[in-house]
Amino acid sequence: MEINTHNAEILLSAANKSHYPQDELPEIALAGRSNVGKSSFINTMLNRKNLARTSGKPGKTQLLNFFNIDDKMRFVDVPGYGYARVSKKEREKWGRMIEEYLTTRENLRAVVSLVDLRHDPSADDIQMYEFLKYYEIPVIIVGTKADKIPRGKWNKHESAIKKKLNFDPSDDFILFSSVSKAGMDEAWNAILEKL
Ligand SMILES: Nc1nc2c(ncn2[C@@H]2O[C@H](COP(=O)(O)OP(=O)(O)OP(=O)(O)O)[C@@H](O)[C@H]2O)c(=O)[nH]1
Ligand SMILES: [Mg+2]
Repeated sequence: MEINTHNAEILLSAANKSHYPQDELPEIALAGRSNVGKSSFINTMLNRKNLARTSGKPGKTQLLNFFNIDDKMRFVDVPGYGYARVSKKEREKWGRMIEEYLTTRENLRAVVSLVDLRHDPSADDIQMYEFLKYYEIPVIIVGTKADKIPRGKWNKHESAIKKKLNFDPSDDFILFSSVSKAGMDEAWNAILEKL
């Protein structure tokens, strides 16, 4: 598929099903803990500075944000998990919103699940991966912030993460940096394959 990635715009934000776009365009959702770099990933992939709003402050993204890419596909920026400063009630609301999208959305082709390459995956990261595997949702694991680790140590970090996740070797694992743009072509190839 030929996609002009420069032709991208925010389409809408949704809290539930009734607000999702109503067409058949394939969607790729971004999941991961707050601050891992989901919105930055979208910006990097689309060569834009701040199309998806990023912040040093966790919890920036609060609704499902749908980005139209050349009227051919969409990215769906999902609010991050594991943000400590939210109430139990808000966490439950978050859980329902994400679960509804991930388990019922027919447009969904794959989830790009981001983990911080520097650290072992959190309990939430592991739970997210297990959830996606359980529902048989295709997943692309992206290890972010690779620029913060010397290249010689990338393999070691990748192996540690795979082990903790009980990683299925038939899934994609991509080392990525929104700063250096490492992994961008690989990520696009993996995504286009899922559409
Ligand atoms: N060095 C480095 N910093 C990054 C990278 N990706 C994101 N960041 C920084 O990490 C912070 C959080 O990035 P966001 O893209 O806003 O994270 P998010 O996952 O969308 O966060 P929420 O919306 O809160 O869930 C920002 O300060 C980014 O500049 C990366 O690849 N390398
Ligand atoms: Mg965000």
